[in-house]
Amino acid sequence: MEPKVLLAGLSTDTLKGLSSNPKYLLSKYFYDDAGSAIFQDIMNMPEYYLTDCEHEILSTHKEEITRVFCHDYQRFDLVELGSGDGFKTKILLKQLIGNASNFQYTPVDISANANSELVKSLKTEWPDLQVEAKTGDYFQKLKSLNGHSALRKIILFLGSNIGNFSDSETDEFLKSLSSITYSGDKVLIGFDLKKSPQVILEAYNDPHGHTRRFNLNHLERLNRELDADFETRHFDQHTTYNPVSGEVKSYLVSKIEQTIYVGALEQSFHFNQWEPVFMERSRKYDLQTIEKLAVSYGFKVERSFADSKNYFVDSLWNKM
Ligand code: AVI
Repeated sequence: MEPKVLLAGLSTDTLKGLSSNPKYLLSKYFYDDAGSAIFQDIMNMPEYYLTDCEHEILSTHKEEITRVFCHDYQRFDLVELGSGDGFKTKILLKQLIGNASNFQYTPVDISANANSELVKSLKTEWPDLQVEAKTGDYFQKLKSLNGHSALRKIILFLGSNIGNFSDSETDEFLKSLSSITYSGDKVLIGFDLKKSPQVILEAYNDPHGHTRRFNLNHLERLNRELDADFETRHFDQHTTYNPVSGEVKSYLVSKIEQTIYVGALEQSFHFNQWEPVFMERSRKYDLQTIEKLAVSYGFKVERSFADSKNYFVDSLWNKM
């Protein structure tokens, strides 16, 4: 996607979100270059268990997972949505290459920078690997993958990115996934599981201040790209976890009554003192819900690969 298109999306979505009651901003805009770097700091925190758990799953089960991918020895198309730096995916790529599997890899990411870095490092490590990166939002790119190739598709959606979707986004995403896959295609989705609320809150409730920086960077991004005049010291970050819905919710709360001007929108937005802006949801699942989701969209859970603590699963779905 061209940067101009992304910028148009950012301004339309910001206008919509800040005009709503309650106010919200979309979490997909966390990931500009600065935000992606802060997310790396989050992933490196010992309390942010998600990355380590998924790394353990892929390292432990790489033989079995890749055997399922190439069960009929035919060439296949490995598509990854939200590939980022490819750190975890490289475990599977290494195994596939070691098995002399016949595949092409299509990483899709919203960050052009992350994509070009990933392609560079893959080309250095495996010069013969066929890679064609695509930059853009999963939803648009997913639709464009229909008819992308006649090969059998294996789609990776790791890291619990699905947890950041609202119910309607999950529905739209899984409908698209269902519409571009055919019988025998596979999907490997990372789901963070419900667990001790204490463990979850420690991962998101900011022992090192990175989650606060991550949220405030969204406002700084609006200052940089939409000529807004947010002063981040006037906002506090607040996180909640609801063990019934499984949702972690993150907010920025205005500490004072204030009016923010967004130059690119030629519009002001009023904030009452203690008014929240909803920034992000990170949903946690249970295995029954995952099973139901798969079936509702025409898939069957073939295997669930969990880590040793049962904190996280990579769920392998087969298209019926
Ligand atoms: C990218 N995503 C799966 C992260 C999560 O855990 O929901 C984003 C994140 N937000 C705060 N910490 C991490």
